[in-house]
Amino acid sequence: MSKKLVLVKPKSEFAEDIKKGLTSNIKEIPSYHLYGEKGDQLFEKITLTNEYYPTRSELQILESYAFNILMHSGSDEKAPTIVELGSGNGTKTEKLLNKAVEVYGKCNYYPVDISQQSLLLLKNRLSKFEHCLISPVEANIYENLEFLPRIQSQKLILFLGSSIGNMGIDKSYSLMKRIADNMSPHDKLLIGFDLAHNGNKPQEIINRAYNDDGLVTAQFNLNLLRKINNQLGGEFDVGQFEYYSHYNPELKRQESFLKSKIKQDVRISDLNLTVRFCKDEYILTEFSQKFDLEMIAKMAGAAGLEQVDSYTDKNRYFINSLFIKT
Ligand code: AVI
Repeated sequence: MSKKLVLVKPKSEFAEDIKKGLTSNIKEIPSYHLYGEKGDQLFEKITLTNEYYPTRSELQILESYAFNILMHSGSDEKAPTIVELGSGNGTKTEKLLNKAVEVYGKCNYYPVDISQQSLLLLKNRLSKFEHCLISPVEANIYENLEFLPRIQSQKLILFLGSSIGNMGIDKSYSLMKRIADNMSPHDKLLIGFDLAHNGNKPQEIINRAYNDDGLVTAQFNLNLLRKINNQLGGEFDVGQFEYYSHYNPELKRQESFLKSKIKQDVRISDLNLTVRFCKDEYILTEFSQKFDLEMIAKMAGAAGLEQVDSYTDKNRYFINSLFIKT
């Protein structure tokens, strides 16, 4: 079963962000531009690499605790309406949908994503769930959460995959606050956090997740230059850049860059811009913040959320926290 797409058109920001990011003193491009048709495919490939543990860990959590999470979020008779912010390919959510159909006989699922393409793919993939009413919402969740209160039933809102880690602490806190502001008292919010290094989780486990032997993550980042070439008339010679990523233990985050191998000028004709690169100059492409329990509690408290339960995988590399609004 499926309903027609609810369209909330996101603003086209690519050109603007590239111009701003490549003309500033420290070059950087917001990490959400890593995605798109090719970027989504490469990200999916990353999640299948041996090194990238977060997806597997969260999948294990949702497999093990789907029933507990649903029981916490719905009532004995009725499944919560599942709303997923940034739904991607929905593999993990399938665990919850399966369990909801098994326990309650049916469920409602609102996948929310900026990419119409991934919503369509997701809808096709999930068409096998006959007892699940799927209502895709095309929206930029960082700008628009107004659709949330319009879904009136008791909700289980998902923000999985540690996507909360890709926006910097201040923005993650403000996103949590905006979600909380748009929640009703009976709603629950489940957020996936990748845990920082600790006595049980060596830094190298994190660093390797972004430096896979098959160089899939490198391609994912380099694809950003190809995207500029294809969409903005860029003339990047991709072979003259390399991917570099390291774990910063003080700030508990993985920091990823593209580095210019040589001194070079790159023309981007649609922006009427020539970008000058020094040898070894970096473009920041992504921060992947990792969290400890204290950080999670602090952010949640300040955002007006209270943790009611949490779930970890066997290795304790990843945590899913369930919140209500206070
Ligand atoms: C989507 N996000 C949580 C991923 C991460 O781990 O920061 C994106 C990613 N980048 C490289 N590998 C995965």
